[in-house]
Amino acid sequence: MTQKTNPSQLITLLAKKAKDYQQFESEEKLTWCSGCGDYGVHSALKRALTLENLGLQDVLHCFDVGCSGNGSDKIHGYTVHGLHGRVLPLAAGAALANPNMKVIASAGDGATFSEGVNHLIHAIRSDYPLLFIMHNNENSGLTIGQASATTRKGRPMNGSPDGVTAEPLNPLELVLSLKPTFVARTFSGDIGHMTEVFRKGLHHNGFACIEVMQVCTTYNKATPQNWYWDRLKKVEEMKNYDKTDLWQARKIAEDLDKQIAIGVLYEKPRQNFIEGLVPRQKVKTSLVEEVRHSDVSEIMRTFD
Ligand SMILES: Cc1ncc(C[n+]2csc(CCOP(=O)(O)OP(=O)(O)O)c2C)c(N)n1
Repeated sequence: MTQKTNPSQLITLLAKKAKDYQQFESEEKLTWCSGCGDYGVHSALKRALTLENLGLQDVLHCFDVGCSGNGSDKIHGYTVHGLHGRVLPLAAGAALANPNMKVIASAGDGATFSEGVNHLIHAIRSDYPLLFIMHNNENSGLTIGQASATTRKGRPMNGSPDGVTAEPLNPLELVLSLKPTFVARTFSGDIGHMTEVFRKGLHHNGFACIEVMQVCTTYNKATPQNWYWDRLKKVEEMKNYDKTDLWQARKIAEDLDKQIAIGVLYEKPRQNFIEGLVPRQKVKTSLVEEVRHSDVSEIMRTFD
C-alpha cells in the first residue's frame, strides 16, 4: 500500500498564497456526487496553478462534456465548455492561436477514448503545447453509468447489466505507443500527488498527458478509494526507474490490476508543434498577433 503524499510542505507554501488561490474560486456550487473524484482534481488544479504563480489572465481552461466538464463554471477564469469528445481540437486551436496562454483541457475517459479518440491520437503525435487532464472513472458518468472503453470486462453497467463483454482499453498503453513527450498518472484520492503531477505537466513545453485514476462512488462501486490505495505504487519509489526510457514506461503502464504505477512515467521533450513551424514570409508571428490587424470590435459588440 502506498502512502498519501505528505501535504505539510505543500500546505505551508499554499498558506502564504491564500489570496492567489482564492482568485480561482467561483461562486457556483459544486454539484458532483458525494465522494466523487472530481472534487480532488478540482482542488489540486487550483493548488497547482497557485503554486506555479499563474493568474487568471494566464490560463484558458477547456472542458469536455461530462461530470468533469461540469467543473467549467466552478473555477474562476477564462473557461470554455466545448462539445463532447472535442475538447482537444478546441484546446489545441487556442494554444496555437496564442502561445502565451497556458491551455488546460479536461475530459472524461468516455469522451477521450470513444467520441474523441481520433483527436487524442493527433494531439499526441503533433505535440500541441497544452496540459491534458484525462479523468478516468472507467465509465460514462454524466449519462448515468454506461460502460466506456476503459470499463473492466465483466462489470455490470447501465446499458450492459449482464457485464461488459469487450476488452478494456488501457489509456497509457495507447498514449505511450504514439511517441508522446510527457505521460503521467495520478490518483483522485491524493490531492498532494495530483498537485505535484499537474505542476510538472504545466512546466512541459508540449503535450502533457495526465491520466487521473478516479473513483466514481455512484457507478463504479467495485473500485472504491481503498481498492486503489492497495494497488498504487509511486514511480519515484521504484528502484532504478528511468522516466526517459519508453520501454520501461510501457512495461509499468500495463498493469491496472495488481500494481498501478503513478507519477511521471515518461518525459522526453522535443521540438513542439509551434517551434517546428516554418515562419511565413520569414516573419515569426502567432495567430493572436495577426488578428490585431483586423478590427473585430464591431462584430464583438453584436454579442453584447
Ligand atoms: C457527440 C455526443 N455524444 C454523446 C453525448 C452524450 N453524453 C454526454 S456526457 C456523456 C458521457 C460522459 O462520460 P465521460 O466522458 O467518461 O465523462 P464523465 O461524465 O464520466 O466525467 C455522453 C455519452 C453528447 N453530449 N455528445
